[in-house]
Amino acid sequence: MRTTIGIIGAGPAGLFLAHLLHRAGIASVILEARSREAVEQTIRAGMLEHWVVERMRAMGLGARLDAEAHFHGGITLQSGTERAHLDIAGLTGGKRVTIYAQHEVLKDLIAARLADGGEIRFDATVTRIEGIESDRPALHYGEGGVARRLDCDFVVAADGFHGPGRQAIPAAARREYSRRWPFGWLGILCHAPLSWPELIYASHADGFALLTTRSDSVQRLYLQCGPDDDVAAWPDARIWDALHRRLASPGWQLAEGAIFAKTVVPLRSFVCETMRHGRLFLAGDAAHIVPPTGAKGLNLAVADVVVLARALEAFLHHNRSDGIESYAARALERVWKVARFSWWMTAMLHRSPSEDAFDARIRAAELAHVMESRPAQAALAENYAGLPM
Ligand code: RFL
Ligand code: PHB
Repeated sequence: MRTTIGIIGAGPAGLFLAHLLHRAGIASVILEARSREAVEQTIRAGMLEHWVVERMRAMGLGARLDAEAHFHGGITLQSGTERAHLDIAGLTGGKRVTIYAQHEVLKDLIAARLADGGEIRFDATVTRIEGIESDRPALHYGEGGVARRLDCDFVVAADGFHGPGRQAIPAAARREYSRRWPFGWLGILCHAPLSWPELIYASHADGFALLTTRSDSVQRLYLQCGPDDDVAAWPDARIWDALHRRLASPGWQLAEGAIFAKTVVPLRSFVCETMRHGRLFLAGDAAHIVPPTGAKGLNLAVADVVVLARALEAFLHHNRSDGIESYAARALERVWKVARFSWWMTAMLHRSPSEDAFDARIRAAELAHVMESRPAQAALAENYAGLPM
């Protein structure tokens, strides 16, 4: 098989890229290791930045989102039992917080891509990336037990943190920066009504908690746990007890409901410099991971491929290589700003096991400042709603 752009991974990065390329008249094929069902059912992100939503609409992908997403004017910050509303829309000239689950975005992107005649090969695992320093790279993949090969002009590894893309760049040509946070998030989905009209980010002496939503009858909640905790250590009663304590506020009651999904994710910050080697480009989680506190991972993945699609279009249609040569530098500028914001939100809202009394007071003072000061809120809002694209 042969195509112009060989894409590894049908996550947000790979699928958005295929759509952007298609609109520019550039052919691509996506190779995805998992089945379509698995991709469409994996529970991950929920918050979309304003410009991502606008772009989905402009690409004709906004119909179901507009019908089903929750749009919030702001978020709530909580310190102990005290709450403050942060007016994101008012502080950013009208940018709203959109809650629409990642797997719903993926369902929309996959359906539209297939309707356009696009090629996504599910259950196709890339095992080897060849010739990235030549102008004839190839992807070797296995499909139904058969070894196959996709020849292409460029390879985009949108294959997530554990995919083979990043490792295909020689170690001497990349530099990696990483931090493993000393805690994780336990995430649940439950059948319960909305408890509060917007997201609550809560800092409590026991640890962080986040209340978010999926629909009027399904709620998503997260709580800080150990980085290696087993979900078995978190029976439902322990989860509700922790959530009630951490989200407690006078005159307010968290609505409980049957829990039907439970996962633990360790928190990590990671950036790979570079994001290009020869004819291989990295995009999304393949190149960087941010802790979910800032709700940025998916949004950053989309930002990468917007820059990349433009660069590939300039090269393939106008014979200009400056875009592909500066892709890594341009993408990394935003990556580091988003890594910084996610680090800051995470450090402010979580209790580290090594935190002493002084650290705890400083952290509480920082959160109090944000909850009281409009300029401090404006800085948070600018980043949370999404830096300009
Ligand atoms: P993905 O989504 O991991 O997709 C990579 C795809 O590549 C496939 N793959 C391969 N295919 C073929 N051959 C191989 N050898 C392959 N190896 C891997 C995989 O099967 C997979 O389908 O990466 P991408 O596209 O870069 O997208 C990144 C986002 O998924 C991620 O950053 C977000 O989910 C992060 N995130 C959040 N981001 C936000 O913007 N807003 C949020 O509110 C938000 N909340 C979250 C989150 C992530 C979370 N978890 C579970 C880590 C909340 C949580 C709890
Ligand atoms: C979610 O809805 O899953 C979500 C929202 C905000 C975050 C992280 C996750 O910061």
